[in-house]
Amino acid sequence: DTNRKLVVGNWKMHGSHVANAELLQGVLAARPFGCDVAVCAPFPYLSEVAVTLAGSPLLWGAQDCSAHEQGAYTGEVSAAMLAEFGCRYVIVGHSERRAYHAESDQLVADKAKAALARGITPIVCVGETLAQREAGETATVVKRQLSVVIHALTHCIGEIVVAYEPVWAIGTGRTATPEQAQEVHALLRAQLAAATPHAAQMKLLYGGSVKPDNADSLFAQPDIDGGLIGGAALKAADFVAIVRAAG
Ligand code: G2H
Repeated sequence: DTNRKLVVGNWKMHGSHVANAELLQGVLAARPFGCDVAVCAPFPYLSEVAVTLAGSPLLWGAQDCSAHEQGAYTGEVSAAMLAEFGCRYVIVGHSERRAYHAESDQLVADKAKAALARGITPIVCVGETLAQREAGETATVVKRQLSVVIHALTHCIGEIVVAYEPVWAIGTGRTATPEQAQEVHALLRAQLAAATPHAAQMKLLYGGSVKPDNADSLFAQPDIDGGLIGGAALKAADFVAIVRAAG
């Protein structure tokens, strides 16, 4: 179903054995889901998340992967390792990684390519800072970020998920208005349409302070196909409410 929305929880560096188990049970209790749902957990918890979710409709992913196949890259995790555990999604190019780990557009594109090569769907994040928005550079910035990925992936670009996350809306409680988000999503959709015949079916997620009380209006926009949820994904009741808003 190409109209089915996708809601992904990005746990960031939160969680513990006890907290994760409780959160997953809370989300699983809300089955059946009317949309596709996934959670992206920190690396050490992935195998237990995989075991807990085996056979359930709740999918899981990681928050990053290496651009390299294998080798002397201390601390890195390859897409092949993730795939071995049944990983379905991997977030690449989150603004926190671009900012704190100096990830370039090219590195993000290479990571997306490495994930796809192992059958994992990359969730490629793009988004402008507040200074860039105020300087009127939003379209230029997000199109540049996406164009490097389009160039790197060529014919497989239709297989990625794109997440638009305005940096100024991340974890700040300041959400983009549905109209602001839709405007950027429409630009990204048009850019994808020039590169692939599958653009209309691709999932374009909005991320940045999505909460139960703003999810409805965001998801009602024609080019918003779901959400990437941070803070509100850590409480089962909030995450489930957002999942419900998506279908
Ligand atoms: C944006 C989002 C999830 P939050 O980073 O990726 O986090 O919902 O806390 O703004």
